[in-house]
Amino acid sequence: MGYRVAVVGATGAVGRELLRILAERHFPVSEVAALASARSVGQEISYGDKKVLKIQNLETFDFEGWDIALFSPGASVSAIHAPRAAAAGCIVIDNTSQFRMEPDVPLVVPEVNANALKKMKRRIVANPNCSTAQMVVALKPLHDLFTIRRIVVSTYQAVSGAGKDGMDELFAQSKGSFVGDPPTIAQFTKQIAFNVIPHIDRFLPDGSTKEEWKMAVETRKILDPDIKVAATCVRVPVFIGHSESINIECEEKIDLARAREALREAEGVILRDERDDGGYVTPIECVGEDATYVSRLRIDDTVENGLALWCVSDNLRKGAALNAVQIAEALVALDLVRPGR
Ligand code: 11C
Repeated sequence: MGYRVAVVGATGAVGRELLRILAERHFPVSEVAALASARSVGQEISYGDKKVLKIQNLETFDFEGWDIALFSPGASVSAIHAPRAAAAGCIVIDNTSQFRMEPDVPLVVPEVNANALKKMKRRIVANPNCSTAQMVVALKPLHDLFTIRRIVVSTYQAVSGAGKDGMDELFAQSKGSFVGDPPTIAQFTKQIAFNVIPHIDRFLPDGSTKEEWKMAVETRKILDPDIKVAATCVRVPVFIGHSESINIECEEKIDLARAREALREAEGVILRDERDDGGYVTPIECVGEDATYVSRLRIDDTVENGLALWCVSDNLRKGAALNAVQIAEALVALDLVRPGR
């Protein structure tokens, strides 16, 4: 017995990854629908290696009788169509920022807070921002041991966080620089090739950006409402894989050996920390992988009970599509979704 699963925003970078991961993890489907805007209708898209799906029109799609909808369009599209799908009886797992901070919508990273799914009230579950997801996976085992009170994080975020158009822009600017074409700037505020840009999402009145705000409020909702977070989010000329330099201040005294042991055993984490040339993970090595990699673990003795680390993950997978499919798997495991209800 399988589930009828709709993938919304199927032509985007995350939508394609959703289809790939559903097939790869053998999620028990009886039928899959790939949905997008009217202009993509009729296009063909792969579901695994053997099946090709025809894109259907989200605007006119009837969600009645569908069990799960994995949404990854823009937030404004989710705002309209996610409640419509939920009203038709379908459970929505939404990748956008639209519902994340609504109190009656669980915001879930299964390795950290799968039980929050039991509080689902509106048939909508939110998937966090990619930079939050990998950070809470890496920090959960450390929080369990030492009780984190403050996080200072700087991100190095890949252009795929801005979608396929962001990737195309990095490619075009890089290629253009070798053939003498002037850079076309559209997706980012400045040239991204051979540059870094300390700005992701829009500016807020206090001078921070919405991406930085998301890292703070989402971490508190998922991990612990008492944790303070100071984030600086930076776009870098990497296609896939977000990196983060993280410093934490904890309540308990840090025992580095216990920290290493906990990270080694933690679900979803791979510790690679050889303290030697190349003995750490860089974004290019995490592409297509499911884990959140932790490296450069060391005591930060500039504060009491401080620890510093480096963490890297595939932003399209753990940061988006994989986490969404893991939420669907957790819903099944907790018996919160049944085929055909
Ligand atoms: C980026 N983190 O790298 C963003 C993409 O709130 O889901 C995901 C935005 C979000 O640009």
